[in-house]
Amino acid sequence: MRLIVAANRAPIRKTKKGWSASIGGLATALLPVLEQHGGVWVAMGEEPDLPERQAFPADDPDFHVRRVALSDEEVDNYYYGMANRVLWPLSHYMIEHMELNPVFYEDYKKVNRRFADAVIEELQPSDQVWLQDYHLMLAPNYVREARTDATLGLFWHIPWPAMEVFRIVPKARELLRGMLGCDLIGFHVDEYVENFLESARVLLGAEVSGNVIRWQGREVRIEAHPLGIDTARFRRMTEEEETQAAVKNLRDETGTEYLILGIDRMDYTKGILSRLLAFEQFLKDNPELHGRVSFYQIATPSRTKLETYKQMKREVDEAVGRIDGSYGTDSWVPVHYRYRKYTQRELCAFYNAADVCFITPLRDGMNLVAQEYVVSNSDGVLVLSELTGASYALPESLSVNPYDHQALADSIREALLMQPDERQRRLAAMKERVDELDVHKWADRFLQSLDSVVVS
Ligand code: GDG
Repeated sequence: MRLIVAANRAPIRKTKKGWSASIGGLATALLPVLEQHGGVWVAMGEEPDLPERQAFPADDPDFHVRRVALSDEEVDNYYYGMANRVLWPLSHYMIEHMELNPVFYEDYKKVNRRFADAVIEELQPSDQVWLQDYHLMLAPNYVREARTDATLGLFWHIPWPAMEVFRIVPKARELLRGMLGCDLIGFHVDEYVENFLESARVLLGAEVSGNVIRWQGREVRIEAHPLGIDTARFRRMTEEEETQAAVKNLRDETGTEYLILGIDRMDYTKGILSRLLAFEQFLKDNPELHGRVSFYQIATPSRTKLETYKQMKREVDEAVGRIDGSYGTDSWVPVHYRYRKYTQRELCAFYNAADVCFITPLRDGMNLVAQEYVVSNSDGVLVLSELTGASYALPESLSVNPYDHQALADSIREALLMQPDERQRRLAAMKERVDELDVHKWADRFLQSLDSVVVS
């Protein structure tokens, strides 16, 4: 069996030393499968001078990267428009951030068609096709129309909202029909599976029995396959001498008894601003802890072209300035805030050093940062928003409603004061769960299930 992956982004990037694999979880999980079985990764071609089809590694190729060349305008409409300004806020229940423009959908359709054409061209009998995420909702059915016997799976990385929310998007039914070209659709957790089944039943009148949708004479299975991280890699990086030296530097730099950590892409779904306001409330409520606690927030630049993201950054900048201005002293910086990208090894140092990881998205499909903290830390507390997929996967976390300002502030105190035996018990249980979710096992589980579709 060969694998054809179709995803928005390519798994390899150009570095000073030549081409190498990207670090992201998806590339980490799927490149070994591609290397083992051979295949093709179809992705958007953002730069016009990159080759359309590239062997990797060049001298003795295991697989190929196939690029779908897009114009700047297409990237604007398909990616920054339909994907990031319509489907992203919709799926995270943040419809106030939705910007509807018919041009977005027109180009989304065109680009999905081009992805599908590339897949069709590459497709050989007995290949498995695995599409990724909300960028490619229409492509599955375009492939199905051309190749009725193809084996098609799709994994959806963000939440699938309640049917009543999903139906708000114009063309909701067309989008659903596009996805139903698949044999298997995977989500992180059962809640999203249930929401999807209901969307198909109510909006398309599809027959649903158990987790199977009968559609146009075929069966489409809808399953929960929670995604994990590359646990061995994070464990290894955390133990390295260089990382441990960075941990020490970090503790020296902050100089406080307790260190609280937040790491997110700068995105309005991540709840960074409400988290800062909660920390401010915590400082107000707990004067005896002033000078003893610092909060390190790393916000990685993301989708910086979009106005909502610029606005959000201004609000976060302002909140940090206000808190440090009001509470900071000559020897204490309450909030350390970095708006930049770090290496994974540097992130491991943060994870290892932090007493509390404070992860409070307003909505998140899974949240991998939570898992990375669990693997890389040895006696800390994970405070986790209950509106994340990770909250289902890690029930031993300290669960909190991110919209409850006072509860968020109180959870910081509870985390800091948690007894060592309880901390250990919770963290040990979560480590076991994260090992089970491991990204390699995730890929195996999904592909095995896709394989069994063909057999049954
Ligand atoms: C989407 C869904 C779902 C962050 N800053 C840096 C950096 N990161 C890495 C983290 C982590 C990843 O980015 C972020 O993953 P999350 O899962 O937390 O969030 P999204 O980016 O929104 O991902 C999410 C995920 O897809 C997978 O299905 O869990 O719900 O929204 O791995 O470590 N990595 C590096 N430098 C940084 O500064 N190298």
